[in-house]
Amino acid sequence: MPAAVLVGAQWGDEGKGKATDLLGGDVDYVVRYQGGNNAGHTVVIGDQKYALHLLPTGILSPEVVPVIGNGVVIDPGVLLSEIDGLAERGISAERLLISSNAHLIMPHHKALDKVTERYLGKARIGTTGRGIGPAYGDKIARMGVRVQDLLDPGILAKKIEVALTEKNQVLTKVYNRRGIEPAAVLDEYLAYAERLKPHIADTSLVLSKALDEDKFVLLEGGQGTLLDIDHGTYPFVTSSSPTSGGACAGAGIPPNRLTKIIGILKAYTTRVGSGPFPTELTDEMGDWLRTTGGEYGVTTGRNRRCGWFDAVIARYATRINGITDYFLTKLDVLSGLERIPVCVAYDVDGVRHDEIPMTQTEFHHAVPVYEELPGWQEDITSAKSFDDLPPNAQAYVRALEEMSGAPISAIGVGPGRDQTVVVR
Ligand code: 2SA
Ligand code: GDP
Ligand code: MG
Repeated sequence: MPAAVLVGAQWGDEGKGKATDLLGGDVDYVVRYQGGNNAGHTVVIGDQKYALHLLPTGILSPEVVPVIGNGVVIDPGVLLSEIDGLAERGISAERLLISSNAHLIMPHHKALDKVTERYLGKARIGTTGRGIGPAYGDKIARMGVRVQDLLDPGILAKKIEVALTEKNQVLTKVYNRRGIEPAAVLDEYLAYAERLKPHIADTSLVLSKALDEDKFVLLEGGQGTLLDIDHGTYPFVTSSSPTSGGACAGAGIPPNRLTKIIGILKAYTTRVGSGPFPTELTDEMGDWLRTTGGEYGVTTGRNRRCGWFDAVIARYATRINGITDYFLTKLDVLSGLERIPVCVAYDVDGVRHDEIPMTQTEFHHAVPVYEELPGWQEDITSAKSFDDLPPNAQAYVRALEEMSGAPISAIGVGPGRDQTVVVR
């Protein structure tokens, strides 16, 4: 049976949470494979709204096993409060599995994330301040603390001691901050260990067996393609690989298991944090998109930067991820516009680029080349089929499909679970 990946095609917040939730009915396992509680997925079920940061969206479907894969960085305090928050609303996390190889976000990671951003000043990344970058940094430097270390208090104590010997030097000597007391961290993490123990598993093995037994595994990406550490707008990226290539490494399943790669594509573009964004609208039109689309960060509440659809980016996402199907979200937000500009190429210092320029400097200079498509005035939030959409909305979808280079199989016409038009 197949494993499918669901990736954000732009800078995140495309509506991945809703898309994963929609597929939930057919899926046996939903796996987070990268990122941490920097992600924010909103799922609306009936009159209930759920904001998930670390837990896989599958937690909301009782028949699904939610899995936090080895590629994720986990803040155990945040994970437990998310579990408790859901329990209060009657949703059990008993089935949750956590990879023993996933890395832990430690208090010094959060302290360093905040202080380095402050020191960068104008050059700051605009991180979520959750300790994501420093935690992945330590993972790559081979001095990370992993979930399995929670199972051995002696090893946990030693790892915390070693990490803080170095990090306290950095915090106190370089950044003039207070050091962190290893004994207090050990106590805190041993308490987390007690509660997390029943969930810790060899998730790669669990998923391989599940696939052998014909189960359907959905790999749920956080953030988006342009925030990928390798393929995004570096350095204005997150420190992991949200793209489909990262899904296998972060879940521990081989690439030849993947049969579907679903890209989530918003009908316009948003970005949170710093970095280039060619179609950004800094005028009232941008404010209109933000207000109409409710474009505020789920994790930090920050205003999202908003702009028109960028086909250059969509084509790039199709290529980098090998998208087999797109889910186009938030088409309803564009209702009421006379004309809708779509960026088809960039002008970089007088030269036309149909692909993302090779260097970041050129990308910073990219000026969108727009084509205007006719808008529609009708409210489409109750559309049930493609034929229910006004002709101009249909034409907009077809144009985006053509420009993106992959079929649009579903369209979001509202935040609700049932506000989806299946095209094919
Ligand atoms: P980090 O914290 O190290 O991952 O930040 C690095 C960059 O990655 C961006 N980033 C995001 N962009 C959009 N949405 C994200 N998640 C939240 C949400 C955002 C929020 O889903 O609403 O609530 O602010 C997310 N996570 C990371 C970040 O803005 C930096 O540019
Ligand atoms: P994610 O990070 O990709 O999961 O997306 P977020 O949850 O951060 O942001 C997407 C927002 O759009 C959420 O508030 C969703 O409820 C909402 N949403 C998803 N699909 C649609 C849609 O088709 N139309 C509208 N109006 N809202 C949607
Ligand atoms: Mg989000």
